[in-house]
Amino acid sequence: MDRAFIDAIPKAELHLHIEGTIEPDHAFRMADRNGVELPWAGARELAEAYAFDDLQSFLDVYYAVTAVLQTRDDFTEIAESYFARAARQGVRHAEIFFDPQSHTSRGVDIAVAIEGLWAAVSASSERHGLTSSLILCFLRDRGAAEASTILESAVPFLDLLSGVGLDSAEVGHPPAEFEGVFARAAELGLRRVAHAGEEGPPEYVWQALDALGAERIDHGVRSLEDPRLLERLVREQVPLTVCPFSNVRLKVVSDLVEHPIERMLHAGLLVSINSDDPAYFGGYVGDNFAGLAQEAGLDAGALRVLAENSFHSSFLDEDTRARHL
Ligand code: ES4
Ligand code: ZN
Repeated sequence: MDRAFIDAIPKAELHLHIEGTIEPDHAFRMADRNGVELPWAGARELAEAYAFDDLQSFLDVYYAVTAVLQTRDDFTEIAESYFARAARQGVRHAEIFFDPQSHTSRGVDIAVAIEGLWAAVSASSERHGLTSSLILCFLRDRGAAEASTILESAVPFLDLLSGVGLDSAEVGHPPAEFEGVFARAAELGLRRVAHAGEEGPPEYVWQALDALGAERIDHGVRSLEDPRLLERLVREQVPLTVCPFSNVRLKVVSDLVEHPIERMLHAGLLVSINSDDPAYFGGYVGDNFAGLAQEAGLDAGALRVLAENSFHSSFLDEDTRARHL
């Protein structure tokens, strides 16, 4: 299938960690100017470290690289780079995750992260022809008390945030632990999403829905193991933001041919394609579409449905959504 055709399909990207868009050469440029020492000799060595066994082995590298982010401009710059690449691959709307705890734990204030990202988000329409918003994610492996603290510290920036999410190491950190934090987020008027069913069991997807009130499930591929859950997700048309390249690189699935995306689509799930951490997993959202077409044989009709689903899964209002379709 023609790559220009794939990139021309309008897309919304709903599962994208902005810290996962730092390309190796950019990481070293920022490290050099900020006087940060990275545990790799250079961009080539860093890129060579991108061979992962599972989610944790990836997260170790991902958190180490965030050390290069020090100033507001650093955050603005990574978001700008992402928007430029995403726009070239057909992204017209992006709801972007960021992990404030990965910055505050290094002594970088949450204001630096939010204000830096906001400078790019607020200009994305004018500069890149795409709308965007910010979703603050809690690191589930650091527990609910720390999540509460970070949420309260974000209250002064409430107008700059569209929602909250839950990410990082999944197994052993069930969503239900964050029930109180998500209830507080809802009270603050924030939308709610959660990673579940990536490495964790279907039970975590149930908990994300019932304990957290998650309006979208990030990944959710393991939902296929539970017929009752599958039936519910189809009936309620709960959006699942699926990330094929990520699933292959983190060994959630063996390769793109084995990826269940087509089965999920045929089961009637509201699934979309997203890039997760594109600098680490082999490409941006258009690259994921192209990979599925080339290796898993998805046809133009399937790609169009997946792209339309991304708008139906977004937090855009009905009228704006309709204008994209
Ligand atoms: C992540 Cl692939 C993935 N899963 C969970 N948490 C994450 N944070 C960044 N990428
Ligand atoms: Zn993710």
